[in-house]
Amino acid sequence: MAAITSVGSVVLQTQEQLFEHVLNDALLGSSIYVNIALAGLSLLFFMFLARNVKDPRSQLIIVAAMSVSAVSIASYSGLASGLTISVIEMPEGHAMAGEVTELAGQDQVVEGTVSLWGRYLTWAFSTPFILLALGLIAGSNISKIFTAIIFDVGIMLTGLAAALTTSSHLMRWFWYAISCTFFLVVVYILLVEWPEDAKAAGTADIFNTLKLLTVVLWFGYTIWWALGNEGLAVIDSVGLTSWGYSAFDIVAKYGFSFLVINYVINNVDTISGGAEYGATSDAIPADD
Ligand code: RET
Repeated sequence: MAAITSVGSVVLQTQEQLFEHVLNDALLGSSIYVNIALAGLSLLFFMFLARNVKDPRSQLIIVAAMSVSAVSIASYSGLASGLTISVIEMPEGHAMAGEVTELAGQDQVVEGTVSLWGRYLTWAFSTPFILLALGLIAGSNISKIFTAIIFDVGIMLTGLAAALTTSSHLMRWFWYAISCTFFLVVVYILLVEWPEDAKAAGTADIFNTLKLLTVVLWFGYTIWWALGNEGLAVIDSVGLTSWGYSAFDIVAKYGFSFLVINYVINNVDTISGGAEYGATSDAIPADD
């Protein structure tokens, strides 16, 4: 019994220490708190912007775009609370192997480096909404939307695996390679499949802008992981690595969603599937 109690208290204490660490490290803390505030403000702004939209298909795209900010609040709250952060010891061969971390505002040095793994976990919930909005704007069929989303979730979960693997340096990069392979499938749909669909749907202009923004930024995340403290550690500061993702997030989430919502509210006729959209049948029930 005593052993269980003591294990429990160690886990709790660590989470509290990480919460304090984020609170007392200005660079790391700001990279997290700023995004909670921005996500909240974006949501309120988007709600206001879209208040008069009645068309169900337009509403669906708007809700998808707003969901990105909603997930973001949860994601950054996980990081801020210390719930989805860990100090992990990198395997031999990794640039941060043997690293120690001084916990900010506490007289304590711990073995390992800080991993904000909650980001990768919650991207699995936020990025599908980005792809859903893009696919709907392009007028894609459900098979391509489904494929893009499944591979996207795969990118994030294998990215999470890459970040949390401590057994072997090579295995970290193996996960990274799997994640990149999944990413290529999504890039193919974005660059080859959906532009064709968007042309037919009459949404090529906005789709191409959103596509470019998405592909460039998503490559940015991928390269940043490789350069940051969890990859090659060219950027070895946890705070700076985190700010990189936070800056990408500001454009890829709130900027992207604004462009989507602003387009939809001004082009409901192009987007609309008509009043019957989503109805399973317009037939009159048989009289039997
Ligand atoms: C990781 C590392 C493993 C390899 C690849 C990655 C790609 C991540 C991407 C993230 C996009 C995030 C967005 C978040 C906004 O909510 C996981 C960094 C390919 C593309 C758009």
